[in-house]
Amino acid sequence: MATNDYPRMWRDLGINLEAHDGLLQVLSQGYTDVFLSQDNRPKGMDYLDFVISEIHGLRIQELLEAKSQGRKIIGTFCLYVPEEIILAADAVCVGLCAGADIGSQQAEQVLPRNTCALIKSFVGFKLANLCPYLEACDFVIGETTCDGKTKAYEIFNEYKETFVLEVPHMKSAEDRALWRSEIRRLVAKVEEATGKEIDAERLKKGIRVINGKREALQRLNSLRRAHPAPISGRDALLINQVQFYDNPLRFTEKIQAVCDELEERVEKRIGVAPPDAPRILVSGCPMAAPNWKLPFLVEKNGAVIVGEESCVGERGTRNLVGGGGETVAELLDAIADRYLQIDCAVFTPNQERIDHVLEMARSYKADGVIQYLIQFCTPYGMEAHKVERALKDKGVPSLRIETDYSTEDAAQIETRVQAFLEMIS
Ligand code: BJ8
Repeated sequence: MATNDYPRMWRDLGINLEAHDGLLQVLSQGYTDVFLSQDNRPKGMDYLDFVISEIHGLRIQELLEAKSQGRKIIGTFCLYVPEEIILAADAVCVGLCAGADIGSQQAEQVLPRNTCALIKSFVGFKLANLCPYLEACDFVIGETTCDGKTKAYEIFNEYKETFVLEVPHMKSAEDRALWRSEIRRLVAKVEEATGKEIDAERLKKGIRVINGKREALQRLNSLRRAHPAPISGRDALLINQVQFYDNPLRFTEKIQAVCDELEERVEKRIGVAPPDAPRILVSGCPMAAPNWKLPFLVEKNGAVIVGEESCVGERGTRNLVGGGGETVAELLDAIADRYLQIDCAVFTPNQERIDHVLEMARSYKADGVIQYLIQFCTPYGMEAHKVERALKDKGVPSLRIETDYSTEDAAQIETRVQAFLEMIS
């Protein structure tokens, strides 16, 4: 394929070109408004700007090249799917985004209307033939997290092969045993699909690469604890979003370079916002690309988001695979244990998450917490009360924002955010 012959590449993937053009236009306008309008961005964000400008171009081309060399492309929708295992089989892992409502009309033909926007988004992307990442995938891995996703994968499987991992909802010894056996079932599936045997050396390499990526993101997060904050919440969120589909080694190198720059800013006390800008922690549902509505509204009104207690944020990056295992069994158990530490609201009880929100509010010196809830998300919606109460007990003001991916409620959200910022300033 000739370089940059993207329309042909998309057509060959079965993309609906007309609708896709519309999507790219909305994306490009949104990116200009939300990101390029910012002052004082770190120079290293040029790389992220480039990645977004090529979001459905160069990276898709890379995936198709990998495919032509016999490598499999495997899509995921959740933090519980270990990238290390996919890498160990020399396959490419793509975290599929689900942050736009462009295909939700089609999704509502097969899903109840009161389904969360994230689920509608990934089903809609498929039904509307809009996502070249999804079309490039050989198969996707789903998980039994919330009920909505669990049941949606049954429908999704009719359109794209979906292998579903059973995620337990408690963390007892029996649950751990179940989860460890599920990880082995995943290994068997990935080995069968790729024709590659996952041995200890390959697993160690996969672990090294993904630990390296998470260490870079941990470094970014620790720099955001500085006062004044050296990078905007929007740019940090973008970095966290891009990590799901970029080449992990290249991404790690680029983010370490952004961190070098931020370190210099911190030393010189250069902030991205004035030192008295309210510092906000966002907590709750994941913000998949291109879902940038809330961070934009918060920062446009003079605050700076310093951290995300989210799967597209610290929930996904704070734990590394450890254990120093040598055999395949030891390494797989270490991977399983690392993933079972994730404190998604689908678990019960889930005190770890409440503790983590409090710890982040303290260590990031947040003046307030905004709970971000996707409408119809029962797990995070249910947990919101406990989070709010725990924050109140510690004297940390909080605000709940429940929304979807449309822009219809933007003005209303902005008014509530403004009132909250005024109260905490
Ligand atoms: S580990 S948060 S990525 S499940 S917003 S679909 S929970 S109804 S996305 Fe998630 Fe994995 Fe948990 Fe993270 Fe359901 Fe809620 Fe929708 Fe959600």
